[in-house]
Amino acid sequence: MRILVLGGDGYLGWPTALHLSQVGHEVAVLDNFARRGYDFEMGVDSLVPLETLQTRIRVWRDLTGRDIGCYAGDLTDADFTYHVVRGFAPDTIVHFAEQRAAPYSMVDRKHAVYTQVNNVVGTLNVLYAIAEINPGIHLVKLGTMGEYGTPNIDIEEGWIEIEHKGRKDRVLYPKRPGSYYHLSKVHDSHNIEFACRIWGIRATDLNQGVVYGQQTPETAMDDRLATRYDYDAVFGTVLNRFVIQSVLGLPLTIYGNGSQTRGIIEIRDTVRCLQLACENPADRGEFRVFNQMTQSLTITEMAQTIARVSPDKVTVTHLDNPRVEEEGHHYNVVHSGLLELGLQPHLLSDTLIESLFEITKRFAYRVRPEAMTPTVDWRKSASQISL
Ligand code: NAD
Ligand code: USQ
Repeated sequence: MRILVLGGDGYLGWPTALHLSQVGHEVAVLDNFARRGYDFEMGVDSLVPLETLQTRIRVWRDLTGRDIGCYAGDLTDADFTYHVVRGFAPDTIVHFAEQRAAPYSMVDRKHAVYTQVNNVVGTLNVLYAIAEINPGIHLVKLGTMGEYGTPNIDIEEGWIEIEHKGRKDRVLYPKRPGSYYHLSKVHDSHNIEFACRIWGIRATDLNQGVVYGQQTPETAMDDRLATRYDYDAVFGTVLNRFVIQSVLGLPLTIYGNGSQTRGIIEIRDTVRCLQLACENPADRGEFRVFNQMTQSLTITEMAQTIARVSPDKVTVTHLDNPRVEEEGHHYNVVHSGLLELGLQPHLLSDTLIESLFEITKRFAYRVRPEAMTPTVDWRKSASQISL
């Protein structure tokens, strides 16, 4: 297949592009490098040093003989988006290219507006490009488990059968997200479902849980192929942050009482899920949804796992939760679609965490510990990210 990976310079987009190339697909990546720009804005950097996208692509070609195409530009620029879709003529578009940090979207009005414009407009441009250039293209779009929030009923895969006053229907599962970022994903999902209905295009929405891990077999082939590993309180995700905090001898920062539950997935499973979704496309007109997570844990259980495997003594601190989110809630998620396609999950085991410890120790000297402290407060309409 010819697969265009939008956001191919990012934490997940880059390893996915490598994996799809490794298994024999013709791959091109597109990115506007906004993510590298957020680091400059906040004065932080990936814990693991990153090569430029062009160097990464050259190293991959030198090592494997496989070419990856490269487009530098912004999806909110419709002319650019159309130009790339016409030029590369993909069978499948994998769309990672959004502002993805909930805290970043909650800094202030400017960051909320930026997040929603970037994400919603970029996706709309992709939908129109597909409809006008080739409605047969399969869109594989990254959504998030956080679209659902934490309802007091089981979470289905995107759709739910309801019976109301004696009548039945199959409707999109109700959404109650917890940040302006997560809301942008809900808006995307609605826009994509509508595009499938009116134009008969095909789409898969992957509602992914929190990702952890830093290496895939392909990125591990050479240091220059490494993907990012964020530790700061804005872009660092919880398990990666806990590993880094434990290596630095800092207390693990549990927000609130730690009884909130999240769906999680390891980075090697992410790239495999993307391969499965691409190679088993949705039907024309179908808006297909998979819950892309492999297990659920409370934040306290995540901290306990780290404490159990860490060679050093681990302490925790309970911070006043800077977010508005439920604790001690019901959480039971259906996630059978990707398993039925053949996913064999890596669960959060001691071995996985131990491999993260090694990488973290190697680059611990690069950490700015003050960037670990959360500074974005959901209850305030204007917070600080100048760290
Ligand atoms: P990332 O920020 O590392 O990567 C996103 C990439 O998209 C960046 O390289 C960025 O420069 C690029 N980008 C953003 N806006 C763009 C635009 N308008 N035009 C072109 N490029 C643009 O994020 P990630 O962690 O790799 O996440 C990728 C996707 O997966 C996101 O959509 C995110 O919402 C979703 N997701 C991530 C996680 C996670 O834990 N990391 C979990 C669930 C879902
Ligand atoms: N948390 C802590 N301590 C920390 C960091 C986070 O207790 O130091 C808690 C948060 O309060 C939250 C949970 O951990 O309850 C997850 O937070 P996170 O920052 O790891 O993840 P989140 O903000 O939900 O966002 C991440 C990605 C986002 C993706 C989402 C998947 O950044 O792109 O959409 O995970 S999900 O959570 O399923 O929506």
